[in-house]
Amino acid sequence: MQAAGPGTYALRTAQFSTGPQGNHYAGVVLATVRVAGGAVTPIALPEQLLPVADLRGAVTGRRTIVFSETDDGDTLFIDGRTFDPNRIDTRVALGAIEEWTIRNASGELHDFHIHQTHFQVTEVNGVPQRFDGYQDIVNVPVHGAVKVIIPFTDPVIVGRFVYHCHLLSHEDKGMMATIEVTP
Ligand SMILES: [Cu+2]
Repeated sequence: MQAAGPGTYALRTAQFSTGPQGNHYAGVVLATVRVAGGAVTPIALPEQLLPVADLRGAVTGRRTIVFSETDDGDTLFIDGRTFDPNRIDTRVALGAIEEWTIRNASGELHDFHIHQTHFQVTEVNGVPQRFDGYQDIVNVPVHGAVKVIIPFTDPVIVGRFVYHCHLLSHEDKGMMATIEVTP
């Protein structure tokens, strides 16, 4: 990135549509940044990132998760159910490395986020994805699907936690589920 000289800059969001059943956002100015003073020396970036394992050859099980919603968009589901913190929706044994297919059966964008562990995204709408590391959130396209490989291998994750769409109004309207990792 080229260094910005002194002056006033607008930080803008892009305009964005989350799909025919979703929301349409105009671009807005989020902030105005005033740059003043002399140049500083940039921090050196590392030459190489830490190595991470490609999990594609290590899958021990598979499952499919479906995101859906009512026509009015007021109730949202994972596998046909709204969130209930007292229910365990998915059980996994520690050590499993699972490939999850997350399907979006609705006409608006959702994303998949899981607590406690990261995952490797391997496919988006059937298109293989380049492996360049792990992430903890991924967009699930309208009427589309993504495949991720989730390592449930770190003993510190034993216990109950959640996975959900990370659009806050969606998780509030039910699009969240529980998972228990057992020793
Ligand atoms: Cu959502």
